[in-house]
Amino acid sequence: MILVLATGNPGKKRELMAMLEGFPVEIRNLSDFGPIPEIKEDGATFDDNAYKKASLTARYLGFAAMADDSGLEVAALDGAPGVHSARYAGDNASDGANNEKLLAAMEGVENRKAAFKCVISIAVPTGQALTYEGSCEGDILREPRGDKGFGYDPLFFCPELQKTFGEADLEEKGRVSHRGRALTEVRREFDKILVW
Ligand code: ITT
Repeated sequence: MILVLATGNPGKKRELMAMLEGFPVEIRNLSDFGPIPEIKEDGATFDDNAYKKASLTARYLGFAAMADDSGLEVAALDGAPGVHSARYAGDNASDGANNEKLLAAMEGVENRKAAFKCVISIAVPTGQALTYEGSCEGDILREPRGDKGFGYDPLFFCPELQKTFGEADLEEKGRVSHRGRALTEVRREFDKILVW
């Protein structure tokens, strides 16, 4: 079975490729195909966006597709940046700009609780689709630590690892992360998907 990873985010791609090792699939990336029409991530939830990215990619390319919609929900900011995590500091904002905006919003804030959320959707061209969720709780630091990972990783302290995701290697992060947990659910049900 060919499975297209429907993401343009190199950080996600690296993690998903590592987690999918041993799955009975041939992985393809969007870059293996010509340009595909832009998919607007205008859903109100991670579920909506993940399903939209997976189903439209599967239909357009004619192969099974896996999409990940994810983000950081900060308790003191009423769940922001949430579904807007990639574009918190504006369209095409860099990870650095998003992190700076988060630090500014959290200045003087005592409650640092936050959770990463991930919804993975797998869809096939004939229309079937399944979604899986994972989350990971932690705290937002007052300054970044570590240069591994991507996005908000250097600001996210993970109590289970006693370090930030920016200080964790791929395997450590994958064991406890929102994405790792969603993938564990995928692995559990993958037989279902293989017979579609
Ligand atoms: P694709 O839609 O092409 O997959 P994207 O980056 O636009 O890429 P999302 O809309 O799902 O994807 O936004 C996810 C954002 O949430 C991402 O850009 C990061 O800012 C943040 N994020 C998600 N998972 C993360 C992780 O494991 N570590 C750090 N930041 C993460």
